[in-house]
Amino acid sequence: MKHVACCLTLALLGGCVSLQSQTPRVIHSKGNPILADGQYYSADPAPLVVDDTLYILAGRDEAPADVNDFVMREWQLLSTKSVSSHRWMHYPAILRPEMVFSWADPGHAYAGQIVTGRDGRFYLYAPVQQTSSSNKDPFAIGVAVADSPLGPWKDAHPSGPIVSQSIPEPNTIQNIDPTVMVDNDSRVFLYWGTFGKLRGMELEQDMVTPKGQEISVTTLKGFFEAPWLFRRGDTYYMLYAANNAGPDSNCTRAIYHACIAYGTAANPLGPWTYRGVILDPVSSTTSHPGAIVFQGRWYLVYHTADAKGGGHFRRSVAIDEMQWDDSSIPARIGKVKPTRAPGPPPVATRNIAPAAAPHASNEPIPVQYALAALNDGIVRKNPLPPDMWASWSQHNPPLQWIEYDWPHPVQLNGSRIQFWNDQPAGSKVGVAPPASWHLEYWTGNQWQPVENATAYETKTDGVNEVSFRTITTRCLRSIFQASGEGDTHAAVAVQEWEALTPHAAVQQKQTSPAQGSWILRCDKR
Ligand code: FUB
Repeated sequence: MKHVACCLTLALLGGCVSLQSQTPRVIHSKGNPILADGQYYSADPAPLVVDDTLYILAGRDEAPADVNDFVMREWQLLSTKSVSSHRWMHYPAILRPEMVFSWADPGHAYAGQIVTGRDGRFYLYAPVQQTSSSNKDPFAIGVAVADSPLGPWKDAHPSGPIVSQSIPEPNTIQNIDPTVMVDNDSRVFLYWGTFGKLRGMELEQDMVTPKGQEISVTTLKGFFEAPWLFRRGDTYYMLYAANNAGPDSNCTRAIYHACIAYGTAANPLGPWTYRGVILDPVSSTTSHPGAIVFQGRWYLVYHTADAKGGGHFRRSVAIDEMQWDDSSIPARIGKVKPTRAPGPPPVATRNIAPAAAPHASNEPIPVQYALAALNDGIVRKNPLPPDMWASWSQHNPPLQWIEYDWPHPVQLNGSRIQFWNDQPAGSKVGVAPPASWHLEYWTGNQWQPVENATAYETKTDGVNEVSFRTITTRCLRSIFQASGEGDTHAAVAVQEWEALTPHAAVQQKQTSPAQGSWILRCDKR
């Protein structure tokens, strides 16, 4: 504590700032995510290799489970001398914005990157918020410098940020997500941006002074945020989070989610050519890449919501190998196969929904929602739109349905459904519990209500379970009468829908192709 106080004082005087917590924890990870127990969440990974060590800078997500917002007060570091050893050192709190940048507010320790400068020192490019800013958006990029990736850090540009809405060129974007590359000839390049805006510029060799004009990149398909610039051979690569969404998108079906895509260029300031997708959407809505070669292997680091208690704002860093296709010019990056630490053995369940292909009356569903959410087994206290199927549109019809199709006939005698709402029962607008609902199954030539059904409840704060006389079918429908009247109806939203067999067993999840599009619909022959 004394040490922290001393460093804080020094920071205020323009001095150095060292680690808040000098003692690293040793992590014996079982695989992805690296920090899996939910004690520390870690987001926005940025890798750096120094001699025989791989470092990963990460932000720390501290949002409570029911808060849908980034609560990020500090950066942390992971390091290893061998990725396959799964042994990591964890430095839980290396820096807070206000400890090094006297002009910055506490909080908002968003995606940063540490690079080795020409002088062999380490430069941290950090998006933070300016304390006194007349800019509409206070995000700005500061630069800190240290002799070791572990610090102590001091402001490399004490007069303030090097990028904001007012410097070096006025802009109206949110100035976050910096990525920096020191090229083989020692030239330095900085890119940054989010919400579809990507800008870049060269920096002087002092690592902080702009050199030449800023550029805006508009050729990288679906660019949303999180650029990562690097060079391999004579080619420059830009990885980024993309969110060009739609039922036929090669990136993402739901716009809140992102894939990791990439482009290439022959020069560090472009022009950039889009080359494809290297990572499908992960379990968190945001996705954030970093790529590096370490001990002869290329790695992609990214984050997911896969740790214990994880979520969209409680993310955790993962690492997987990246493969190159050198038969193409420029060399292409293969699709990364995300790996997970082995989970507990599957338990017996009556729910066979995961083996079905989901469908809905409003396909193609609006890009903010996800059909796959219906049977993904995930129910969140504070779901975002892609955590559910919903029927919301400008003119919601009075009747909606969702459907499961199995490849082979299955026996069913129950169902459980979890509705979501942002309007009370009876509402004519927004998303409300349905006025009523019921289940129908395909008999072989028609849809028919299930028989002897128990009450169809419509609560939104828990599970609505229905039992019925056992049926054998390949297709089951939930049919919703939306709340409202006349021509005006609210939408219906479902977070999870289970289809129950009479006896529990360990179930096989249907895997390919995506969402079981190969499974025949019962009434569409
Ligand atoms: O962590 C906050 C923001 O989420 C980052 O700046 C984005 O890249 C996204 O990962």
